[in-house]
Amino acid sequence: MITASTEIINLIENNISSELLRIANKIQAGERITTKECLELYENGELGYLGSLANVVRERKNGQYVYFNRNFHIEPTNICVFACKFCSYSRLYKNKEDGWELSVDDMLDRVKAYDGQPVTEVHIVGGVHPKMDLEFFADLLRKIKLHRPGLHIKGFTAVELDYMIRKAKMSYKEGLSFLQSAGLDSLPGGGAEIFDEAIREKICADKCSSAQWLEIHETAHQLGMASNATMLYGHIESYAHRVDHMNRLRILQDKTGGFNTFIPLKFRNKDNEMDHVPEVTMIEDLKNYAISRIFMDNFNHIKAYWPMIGRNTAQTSLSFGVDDIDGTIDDSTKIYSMAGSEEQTPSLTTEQLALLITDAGKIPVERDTLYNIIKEY
Ligand code: V47
Ligand code: SF4
Repeated sequence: MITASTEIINLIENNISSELLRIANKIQAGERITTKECLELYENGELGYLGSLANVVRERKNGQYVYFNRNFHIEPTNICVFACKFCSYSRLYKNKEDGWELSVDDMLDRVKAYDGQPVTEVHIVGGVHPKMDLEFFADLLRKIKLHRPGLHIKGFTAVELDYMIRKAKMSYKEGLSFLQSAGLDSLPGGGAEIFDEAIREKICADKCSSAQWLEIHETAHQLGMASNATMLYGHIESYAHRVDHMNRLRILQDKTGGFNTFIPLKFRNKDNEMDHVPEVTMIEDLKNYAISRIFMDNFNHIKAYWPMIGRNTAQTSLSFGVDDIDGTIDDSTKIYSMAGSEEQTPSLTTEQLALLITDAGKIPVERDTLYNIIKEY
């Protein structure tokens, strides 16, 4: 009998180089691909070939499931001491009048606005404000947990954590334990950008280093907190830099197993110091999702973050290895609309998310932050 996967191999056999065929056979057999092979996929793999192989891997891991959650964001401030060149959001040096700073009570009011609604996660992320310190955020975490103990708090990028923990003169372990006991449940994946030190120097020289980013996530995992990982792609990095970035994450994941999801973030070029760098095409986005699904074999989930990439590309990505599209959002984040995303007021109901997924021939599953299933649609 001819299985679907033999058909795939037969189809691609006729059209591709012996090297790409060899890599396809490896992926088909469930073997890990090397960094060199990953680079070959970026340089010579065409979209159909990559999509078929990414699908093999996604089906092995997640069947036809596509996950989403009911979440909202709190962005405490867009004032930031750092000056990342790709950032359209930070307001310390320019357009100060558009800056905002929320108090703990303001943020608690945002949480209270969801009383009686079945949200499961609040994602707290923002600029690095010199006055918002570890104590300020611990107070916020405690008050949220007191008000709504069951709400999962996914908070603070490694960049924010590095700054507030160093300022408190604590080790990463001490600072993270302190926040964990105040109510922090897990870490989002932001601030990773591109780990290559030379590129990092060019696009975000002054914030935490790649080694520090990785150390903070490793420490969180050791303390029993899960986290996500991102990669900002499609700017001045090369394919080799993307492979290096994913490889550093794959190595850490082998060690700790603490990452939930890998989230490629497409560089958007509106209103930032890199606005002369053109954005990559949708074909490049889909290739990148597919290759990350194939290479990151120890990550259970690959997320297309729809407020950044737009709902149409997010839907298409479900045929290119993606099995998660984040959540309802409820128009509570500004980072991506300010950077030029087509989603200017990002908000989708669970019904809209489910429809988007069923239209792509997949099964919608509402999850909590840790991928426990809440409802299969
Ligand atoms: O680290 C900033 C990115 C990130 C731009 O963990 C930009 O579930 C593109 O990490 N173009 C923060 N990207 C957001 C983040 C995130 C988002 C959604 C879900 C999760 C999760 C994490 O936003 C930053 C940076 O890489 N970013 N500016 C821009 N112009
Ligand atoms: Fe600050 Fe984050 Fe913007 Fe960098 S990306 S300037 S750390 S808000």
